[in-house]
Amino acid sequence: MFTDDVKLTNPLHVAFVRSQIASGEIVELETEDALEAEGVAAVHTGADVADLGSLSVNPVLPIKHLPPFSVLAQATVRGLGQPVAAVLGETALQAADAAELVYAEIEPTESSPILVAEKNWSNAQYEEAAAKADHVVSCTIQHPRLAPSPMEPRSIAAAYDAETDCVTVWHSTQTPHRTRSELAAILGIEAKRIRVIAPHVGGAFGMKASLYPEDVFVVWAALKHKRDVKWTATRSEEFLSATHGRGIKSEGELALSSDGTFLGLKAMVEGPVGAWLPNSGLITAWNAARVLPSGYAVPAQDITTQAVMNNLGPTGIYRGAGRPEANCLMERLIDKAAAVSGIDPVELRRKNLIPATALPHNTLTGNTLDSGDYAKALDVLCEAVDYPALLAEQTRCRAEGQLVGIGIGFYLEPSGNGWETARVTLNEDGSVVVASGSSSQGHGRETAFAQIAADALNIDIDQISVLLADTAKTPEGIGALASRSTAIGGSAVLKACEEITSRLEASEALPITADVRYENKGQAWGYGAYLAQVSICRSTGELSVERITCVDDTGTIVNPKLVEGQILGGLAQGLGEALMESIVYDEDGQLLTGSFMDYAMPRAADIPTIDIHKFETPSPMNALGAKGVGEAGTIGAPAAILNAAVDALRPLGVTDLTMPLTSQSLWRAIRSAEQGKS
Ligand code: SMO
Repeated sequence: MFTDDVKLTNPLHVAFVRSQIASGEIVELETEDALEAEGVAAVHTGADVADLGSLSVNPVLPIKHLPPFSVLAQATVRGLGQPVAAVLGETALQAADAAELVYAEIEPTESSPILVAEKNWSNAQYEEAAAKADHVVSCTIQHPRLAPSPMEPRSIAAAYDAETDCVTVWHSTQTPHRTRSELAAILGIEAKRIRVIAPHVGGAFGMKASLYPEDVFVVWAALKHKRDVKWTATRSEEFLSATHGRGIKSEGELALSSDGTFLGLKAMVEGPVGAWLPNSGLITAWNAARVLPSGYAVPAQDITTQAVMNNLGPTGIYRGAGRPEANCLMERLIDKAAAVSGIDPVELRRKNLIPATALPHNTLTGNTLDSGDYAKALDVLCEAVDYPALLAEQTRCRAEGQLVGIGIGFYLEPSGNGWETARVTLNEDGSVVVASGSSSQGHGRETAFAQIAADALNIDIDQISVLLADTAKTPEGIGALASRSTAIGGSAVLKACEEITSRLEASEALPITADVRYENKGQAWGYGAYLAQVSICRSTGELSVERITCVDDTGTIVNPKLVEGQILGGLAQGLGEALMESIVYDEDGQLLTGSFMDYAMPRAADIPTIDIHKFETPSPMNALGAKGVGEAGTIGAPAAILNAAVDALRPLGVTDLTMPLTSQSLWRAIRSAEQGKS
């Protein structure tokens, strides 16, 4: 049951009137015709919601200028698609029809980018390192903007209870407890008047980790009109106004000596943010910088990141959330370094990866890389693909004039930090209920938690039921994001079960409930190495990914099938970024990719042969020893595919390519390389 399936009592449906101008002043907003239309109960504008509060933003970067959070635009419009009015209708169609009758005159204004947040990490030795280096390579990567595209678009349904003056809110979210606390803060009401339930969530990918202005409006309207209210975004509204991922531009310079030793890294990251910031709106720009220099030892570093506000669609975390960007920059720089130094790309990586004996390792950017054997990931990978044979085959194909490439992407995946809760109850009949503040976005959380409890209590899994994502039935929690659910939520479940066991041993009478709030010791850093084999058609530019081989150290594995599912799903989304996905605006800021007719998503036939290899180094940072894996594929795959594509065109003299690697862009790269030669 998705949120849109929830049956409300005689609900009002919301249709938003959205700005068709990216930056402007509202000079006239005419709502009378809409108000008189059939089935319309109310039309609201910015003035009605002017007194509401703001969404909180996680200040992982020092904030210089926080864009205002408006449920409906006030006098100023700051982003294309920003809601300027909302129509409440007896049916969704009546609301949509009436929304067309709202006349909004918005005077376009000039706007320039605004620096929202900035941070630099530097040990002030980079210039010196570069001066004495034998090679300095540089690279600029502009990541495409991506539409996260969950199966169910954003959807929210609020049931108003007249007796208690409370609301029950079904919300397609990965953070139901956060929905409740943020709603309470923004609406200025007590949290106990709000119950939030996340039914089946058809994918979230970070896009549903925050409340949206539209969500707040729906709940505000339910309380205001004392009626049930519902809204489900159309797919076009998602392209326009749900948060986009990536869009990061990263520039880097890597200095190395002739024997391949890395000496210094300089990086400049710029992350776009929209007219308002979701809770995790600064995470992407932060991660894209602080995950540098990945798992490599680099003595001198100078790393800067900036979040810059523009008037395009809002951006937020999207599966990987800065991790793909950091790793992609590093892996491209290393391949360029391999090309200029003549050192094999695997060898160059192995030489510079932080050795297992040096872990845990504190980075300049404030991370503690906890555990594992990074070079082992490369060893397992080379063994799995028979790397020497692969190189020999490539040489043979190249001699025949084929454009074939091999690309490697080593990656790090930090999983979340902090606390999560579990409440485990052992009933008299021996059945067990596991409730947690962690939740599911459709990724099998219930199964993993039941397995953890079955193992810890040594009982049959059929005796266990798992309760998630209902603020009335589960302890306060964070939710499912940042690859944290198994590592932290799972550890909370384990700890609660251990408490049950010890209280049983102390012969406590049944039933027993253990409430645990578990806090990890720090982030668990998953890692791995991916290898992509591609071929490119010289006459059409069409790229075929022949095979991707994955090696992941995910820490303790609870369920191998779920882990493989995460790797496959992430890989499909990573391949989407590498090959086809891109949100496109024209020069006036109008969205050209407003539907799946214009925005390409990978389908089953686009997915190559995938070999998955994994090993387990338990993380010392949490009770389970688990690491994140939910984002692995989105991090490893783009770097490996991009490196493979450049490698395929290397004989033509191509040294850089931009994602997505569409046949058109590759055809142009091949043509200009060939023309340059002739
Ligand atoms: S991008 Mo994730 O749901 O933190």
